[in-house]
Amino acid sequence: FLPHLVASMEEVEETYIMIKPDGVQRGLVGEIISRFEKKGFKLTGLKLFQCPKELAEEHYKDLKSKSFFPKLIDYITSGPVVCMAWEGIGVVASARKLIGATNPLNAEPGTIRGDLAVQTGRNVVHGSDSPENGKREIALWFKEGELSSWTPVQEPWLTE
Ligand code: IDP
Ligand code: MG
Repeated sequence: FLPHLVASMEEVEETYIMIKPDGVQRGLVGEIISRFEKKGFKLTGLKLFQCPKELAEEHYKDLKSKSFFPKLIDYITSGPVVCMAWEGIGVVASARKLIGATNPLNAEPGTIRGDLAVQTGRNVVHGSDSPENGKREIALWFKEGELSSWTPVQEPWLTE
């Protein structure tokens, strides 16, 4: 029994989730949002947004050296995206599980990419890969005043 591991799994975290332009164009916005809502996470930020090139480059700066980087920036800026901040216990890793593997053909059925996409270059959704990046990305995509702190009525029925 490793109480410190259990404790870290119970940590309230924030993650940045983004429906990419293909998800918006394909009419998957409601479907994708509802998966995070039904799981029990709390939406704290939401907007439709046309991403400028500079922001896309900053968001994906760790991938700058990759051959697909220019195409990735074209893709992310090709139409509006839906920017979201979600909060909850273990939300970062859990959201990555709900999203599924980067290549949708490797993503398990039941995941967003596993159910709704076929190619890495059109994988419909982004999710932060660590709590630190969750905070960094929310600060990058949202301005002060665009986030709401609130208490869902379901909270006592969702967590003890
Ligand atoms: P992730 O979105 O699952 O965290 P990352 O490796 O961080 O995957 O890559 C970020 C995004 O870059 C991917 O979601 C995908 O849109 C794009 N990408 C990654 N690898 C490739 C590739 O080999 N070809 C085209 N696009 C890619
Ligand atoms: Mg990533």
